[in-house]
Amino acid sequence: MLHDTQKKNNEKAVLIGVARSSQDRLDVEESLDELAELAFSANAKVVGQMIQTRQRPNPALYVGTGFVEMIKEMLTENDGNTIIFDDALSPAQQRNLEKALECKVIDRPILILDIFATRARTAGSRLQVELAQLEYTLPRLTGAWTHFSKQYGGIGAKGPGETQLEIDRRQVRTKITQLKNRLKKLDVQRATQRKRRQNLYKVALVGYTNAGKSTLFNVLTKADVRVKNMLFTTLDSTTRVMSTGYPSVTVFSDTVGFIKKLPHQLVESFKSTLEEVALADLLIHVLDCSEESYAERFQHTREILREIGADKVPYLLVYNKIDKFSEFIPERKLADKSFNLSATKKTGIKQLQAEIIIQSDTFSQKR
Ligand SMILES: Nc1nc2c(ncn2[C@@H]2O[C@H](COP(=O)(O)OP(=O)(O)OP(=O)(O)O)[C@@H](O)[C@H]2O)c(=O)[nH]1
Ligand SMILES: [Mg+2]
Repeated sequence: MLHDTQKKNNEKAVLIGVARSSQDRLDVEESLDELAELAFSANAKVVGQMIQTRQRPNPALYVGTGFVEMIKEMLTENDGNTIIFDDALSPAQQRNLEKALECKVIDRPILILDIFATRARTAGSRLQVELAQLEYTLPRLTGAWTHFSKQYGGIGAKGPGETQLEIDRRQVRTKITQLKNRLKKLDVQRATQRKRRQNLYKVALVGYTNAGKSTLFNVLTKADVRVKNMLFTTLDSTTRVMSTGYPSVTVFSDTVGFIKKLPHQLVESFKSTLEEVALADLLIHVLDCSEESYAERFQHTREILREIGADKVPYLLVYNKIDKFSEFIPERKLADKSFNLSATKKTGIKQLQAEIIIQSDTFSQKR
């Protein structure tokens, strides 16, 4: 297994997006920028990108046959060896495209799963990622796919990739059951830990990946969690108990970031980690306000929070990275309470802390 972030892949990728209409193109362009960041986070080099406008995906190839020829040309011209689709491909589409293009074809979910596999550090997160990868690849266990992923290695061939794809579905299913059982055991441990924290005031930092959650977590708790300008730096949640400065003993948790089109297998298998978020007393929703689509990212994070049953938890909205502007005024109100701050410049932190103290105080009075 490759678990080394430093390891360089020799993948030269062409990114492909499909817009449903010409109005949709801007969104797709933005989504491809994010896909490029994901590819970068997986150490692949992006050598080109193309968008096709078509109402409905082609059932066999996702894009049209003529467009496949254009992709081929782009690959040759730019010496590319990998195609990354921004949307999830069906197993048949992936197979047909690999055959037609004679190169490795992956999609956004595979790329995200791959990044998660590289980042997973603890036993728990490794199990969760492996489970998600197996669930995703199970219907894709085909000769063609194995052939190409073995030949080219790199993205999509990590974690359970190479060896697991060769064994039959039945064995994969057995493995899935085993992983689930092991995760269940970890859940029991987690439940015990949670019980111990029952009377503490629990604050969780949530938000889109790269928003600055870990940076803010470090500022709030004086911890030293890894911060990087890469997507999905944090997978394992870190918690810090603060016994001074807050009316109730307060636990802060830093959590995994979210992204658009997060493979549902990942949300499913990370559910127990994310339960921490659902059981929190207060969420700090961190937004990178220097991202043009921050409002959309906010909505998207709220949707995932709903999916994991954390939408009823009260939250404070943080507009982070305001140091990138001389002045920041949100276009429209996204939450009742919001705070403009810079986690790196440590401005606006006191106001946020004061509000957490007020909330923590209310919590302790209710007890
Ligand atoms: N300019 C600026 N950059 C910031 C600020 N806060 C965080 N960053 C940068 O944003 C990048 C991501 O920060 P992280 O704290 O790792 O973000 P995260 O939300 O924990 O990301 P994941 O763990 O990947 O989900 C890093 O390069 C930080 O230095 C800020 O207030 N201003
Ligand atoms: Mg982080």
